[in-house]
Amino acid sequence: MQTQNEPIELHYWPTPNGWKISIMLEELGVPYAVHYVNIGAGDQFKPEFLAIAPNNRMPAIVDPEGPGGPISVFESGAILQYLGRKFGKFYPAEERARVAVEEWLFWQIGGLGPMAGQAHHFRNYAPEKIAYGIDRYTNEVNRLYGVMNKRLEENRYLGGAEYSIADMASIGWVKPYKDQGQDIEDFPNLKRWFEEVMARPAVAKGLEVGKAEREKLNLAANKDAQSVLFGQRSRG
Ligand SMILES: N[C@@H](CCC(=O)N[C@@H](CS)C(=O)NCC(=O)O)C(=O)O
Repeated sequence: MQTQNEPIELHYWPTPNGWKISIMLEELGVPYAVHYVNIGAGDQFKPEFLAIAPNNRMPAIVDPEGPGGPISVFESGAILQYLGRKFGKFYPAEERARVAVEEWLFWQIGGLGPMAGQAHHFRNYAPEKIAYGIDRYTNEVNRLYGVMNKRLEENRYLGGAEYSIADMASIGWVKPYKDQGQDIEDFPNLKRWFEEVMARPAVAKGLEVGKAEREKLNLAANKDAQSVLFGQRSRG
């Protein structure tokens, strides 16, 4: 595997999107340095962060040993692909296997993540309980869990036979299944996958990164943090 001498800079907050990258870096076993982007305090709007992540969303990385010099990457899917290509792990080189991993990676990025995020919002954070929003996103997450459950009936992992960046992308979004109004017992293949992936030491370590900061922020009870995060409009 390609060596990494200088640590990869990880701009991170412990959430399902951030965990994807802490898990991948733990799986790879390469050196990395965590820079907390406290999204409840507005760190994502600092000019130095926006310079590498113009969408004011973490995660982002800076690899000091990028191709031809340092490189920054934002968007969790692009980061997983970059790291997978660079280190030749968890992202198969063979085209058919790669396409399958990409299908499930983009399925997570475009489907499971946004829909589960909305389910969290309407179920747990919205100041009013809006039944239509709660039902719409809870049902959609339920449908998506059914899709995963079916995929995992004949495949050990989302991308196929091998554990990959597709599994790393989804695991953090299935972890809070209760907050999405789901019962994992309804999805036996998904449950089998969930338990297997959660038992990986690197996944456990990745999920621990910044746990204390997350607890300190306590978004569910923190109105100031909620007002930073919810209702954002263009800043021009
Ligand atoms: N599509 C992005 C989504 C990242 C994302 O939504 N990050 C959230 C935390 S999970 C964030 O940084 N939020 C800051 C904000 O809303 O201002 C990715 O996959 O990297």
